[in-house]
Amino acid sequence: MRILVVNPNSTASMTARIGAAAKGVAAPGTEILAVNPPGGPESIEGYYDEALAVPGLLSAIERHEREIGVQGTVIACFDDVGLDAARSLATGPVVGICEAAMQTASLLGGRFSVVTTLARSVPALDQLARRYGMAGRCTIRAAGVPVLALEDPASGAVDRVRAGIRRAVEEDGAESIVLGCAGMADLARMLAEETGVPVVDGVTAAVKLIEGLVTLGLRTSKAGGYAAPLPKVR
Ligand code: 5HY
Repeated sequence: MRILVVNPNSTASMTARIGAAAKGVAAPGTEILAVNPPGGPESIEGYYDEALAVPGLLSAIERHEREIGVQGTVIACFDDVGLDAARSLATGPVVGICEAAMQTASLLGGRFSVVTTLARSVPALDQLARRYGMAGRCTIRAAGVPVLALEDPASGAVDRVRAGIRRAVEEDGAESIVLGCAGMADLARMLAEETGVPVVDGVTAAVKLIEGLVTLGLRTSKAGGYAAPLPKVR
């Protein structure tokens, strides 16, 4: 099967790491196409960036379904940017990495914490936790790391994420951790070994969920709000 993994920000080095993480868990026979739109924000840090990233994300999905025949799509941004619009547009199923990671963490223990990048992303993620029915069992906390600091090994970003995980376990009562940025995709295993709690990365969790949906022949329902867009002048 062919799976599209879209990083909705325009930073190609992040897309490459996301793609490597996705390929690392994909089943034999799954082809991962990891892409980012050519324009749009270089990182998504809050509501304004989210809005600007959506048009490029939607055109990438439309093009890869039409030209390459991808059977499912992962939105590789923890804000689940454009998820509803993507589900309306796409023929195949679409999974956002926040929803995938939260659903996965909910299977691993009681409370969990999300360790994301900057404090400015926390309100949007709180809204997603409520939307996904997870608000009662999770805490969202920021590591104080700008998204693009994750691209620079000398930035100290990983140390801050590690410290965030330790505080989540001690102060939030977290039994497992969700990494709150696609740019953290390659850190999950190392941080789980170091901290002794399960650490869920949304990119890899979403790849396994989308593979499952495609294998089961399940697609987004078009019976309601995710009906295909009507033809009109836009
Ligand atoms: C992400 N931003 O996963 C989010 C994380 C955040 O560019 N990729 C981004 O900070 O909201």
